[in-house]
Amino acid sequence: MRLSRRALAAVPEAARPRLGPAGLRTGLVHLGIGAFHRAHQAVYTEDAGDPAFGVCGVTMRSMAAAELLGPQDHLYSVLERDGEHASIRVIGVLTEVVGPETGIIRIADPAVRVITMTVTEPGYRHDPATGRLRASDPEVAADLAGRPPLTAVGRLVAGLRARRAADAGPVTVMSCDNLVGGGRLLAGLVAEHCRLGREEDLLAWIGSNVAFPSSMVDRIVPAATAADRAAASRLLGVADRAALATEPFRQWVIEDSFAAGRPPWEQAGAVVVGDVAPYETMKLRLLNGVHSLLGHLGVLAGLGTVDEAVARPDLAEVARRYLEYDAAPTVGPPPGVDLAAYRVRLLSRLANPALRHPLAQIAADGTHKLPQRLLPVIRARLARGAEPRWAALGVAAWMRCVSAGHADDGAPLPVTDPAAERLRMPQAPPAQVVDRLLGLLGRDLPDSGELRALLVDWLARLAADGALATVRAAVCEQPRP
Ligand code: CS2
Repeated sequence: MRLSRRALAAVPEAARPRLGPAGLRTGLVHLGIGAFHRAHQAVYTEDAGDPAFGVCGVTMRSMAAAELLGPQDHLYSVLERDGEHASIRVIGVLTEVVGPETGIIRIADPAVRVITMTVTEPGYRHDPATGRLRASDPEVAADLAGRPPLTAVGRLVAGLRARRAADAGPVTVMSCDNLVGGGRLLAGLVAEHCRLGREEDLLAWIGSNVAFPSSMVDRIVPAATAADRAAASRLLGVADRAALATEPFRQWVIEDSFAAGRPPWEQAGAVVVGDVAPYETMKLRLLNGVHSLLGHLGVLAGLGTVDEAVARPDLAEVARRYLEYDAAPTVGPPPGVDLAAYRVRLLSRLANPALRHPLAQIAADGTHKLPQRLLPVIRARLARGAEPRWAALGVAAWMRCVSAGHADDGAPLPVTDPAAERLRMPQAPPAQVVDRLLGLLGRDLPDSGELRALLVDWLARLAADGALATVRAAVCEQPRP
């Protein structure tokens, strides 16, 4: 039997949804209905318990989620795993899963008061160095020329246009991706899209009717595997083809800036604050920074998952040093947060052997991820006259991955990145690779002679000795005083 409303009677009582279907209405539209949203914001929204905020999930790239969830009455389970421990629950907050055209119509519904989005970092189609919309991107240009929009910002603008035409009132749009100042960034991209499309009236309406809060989201949610689905189905007693696996940990910090109300997310453990920036800085530099460092070193070494990487003492030591010496000193901890305890907890989250989080998933899209994660750490260290040793190792490992196109054992390493073609330079010497790739990451960085020397040195060592030998030697060297 497959999971559905009817099949819920066969599911253990403690695992049944806490919300719906009675009285559940769509009050929130989510753009990008992938695993992360379903295991994070959807769980918070369910636990907030307000039936006026059922979630309409909008697919952005393929209809796969709609095809999986439709036959299950939009029910799916979230399997929390930590080592041997597993617990499961079914989430009932989704009211429907629709394609982008219907999503645009839903945004114009007055009952909808919040739009959230997770479209990945490159999905914003901005230049990470400037935060500006890439107007020369062919997809952006085609949206601006008036076709049915295919980009996330184009679709969002189309939805807001429809909402204004329907006189459906104010609404909040909240970015839930791993971005620095996601709210401000998205508001700027929407404004540029309107200006380039000569929609000054729409822009003025947005200015007085739409709020763009930032938020910091945290939960490790690897792409679900057949083994996860099998484990979930065993625990549920019915088959769930849309099951997701994640860690017990979750955190959501939300900027208190809403135009038309919101679910009472704090009842579900979210923290609503005036300023998200300190939380965002901490999470992006520590968790995502160490993820990228391990991701690139790990794929070079031919390792598969994050827990495999941190099970190697030298890699774990490099991760620890990055967190302690490079990242943490650049972060002013948010009120009440003990950064040392955060670091310890983080390392134990990474070691969770049940998650099997693929390093390759983290190593994708480096041109968009590194500017949010490792580069701010590098800039802050350099500004203080300190050596960003371990952060630079992460950047050099990325450079090695994307320029060489193969792992240390010669196995091909496909590069997933919107700029992939410009990153391949298999025969180039380290100095040339550093000069070219550093310019792609951040325009102000190549001027730092110290950083350049550090990167050239790491890259030469990675190329000559491979990631594991480089890391092994590095942890034995005396750090520069
Ligand atoms: C990861 C994140 O894929 C990645 O690049 O660093 O998805 C990470 O797992 C989440 O941000 C955790 O909250």
